[in-house]
Amino acid sequence: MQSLELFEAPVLPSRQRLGPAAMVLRKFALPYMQEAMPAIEAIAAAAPFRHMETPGGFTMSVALTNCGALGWTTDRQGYRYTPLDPSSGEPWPAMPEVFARLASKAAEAAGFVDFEPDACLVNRYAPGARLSLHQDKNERDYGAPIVSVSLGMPAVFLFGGHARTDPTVKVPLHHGDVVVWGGVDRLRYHGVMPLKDEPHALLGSQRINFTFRKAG
Ligand code: MD6
Ligand code: FE
Repeated sequence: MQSLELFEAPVLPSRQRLGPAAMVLRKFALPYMQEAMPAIEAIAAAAPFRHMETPGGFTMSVALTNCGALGWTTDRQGYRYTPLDPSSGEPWPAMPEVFARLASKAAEAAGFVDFEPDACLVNRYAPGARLSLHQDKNERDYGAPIVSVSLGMPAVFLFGGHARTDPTVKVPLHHGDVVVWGGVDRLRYHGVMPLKDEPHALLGSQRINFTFRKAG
């Protein structure tokens, strides 16, 4: 008998380890998308994407908004989490139940149980937008992981070490991929290379990324 394996499609690894406590879960978010897409539109309607200013006086190429009890913001005074949208003075939109479920399931799949995020930063990239190397360190408790969902156009994620000058690995992220990291990897430098214009069937010429955190 010939091996049936000859006729099977190659199995792509569905998870890729980036560190002892960091991994990519390929296409993990896809089953949630039908519910999540309208939720993203509702968030953007209530708290529109905006280009914020960094403490150093630069305007971010990435546009952002938030949902959840706390939202990440930046201005000339610094980076911080706030319960109110500084543009409207209103609370950030509530975190949709489907988001919380996706974040918790992804964290669990990566080995972090009972992840209950209170903040979801939503980033929107147009072609050319980039995110320079940074650490996520405005959260109060580094014990909780970060869960990051990528949608739309592909991006090259840079994953470095604990010093800005440490070498980075390039990780291509596609629609539906989820990155989870915590533990000893929680404070590693990371960023996103300038986005190429490779329009996505569902989202066109944009990439949406949401990152869930336990901020408060
Ligand atoms: C992005 N992500 O992928 C930017 N931070 O658009 C982040 O800065 C990030 O993906 C912490 C953990 C995961 C991330
Ligand atoms: Fe980050």
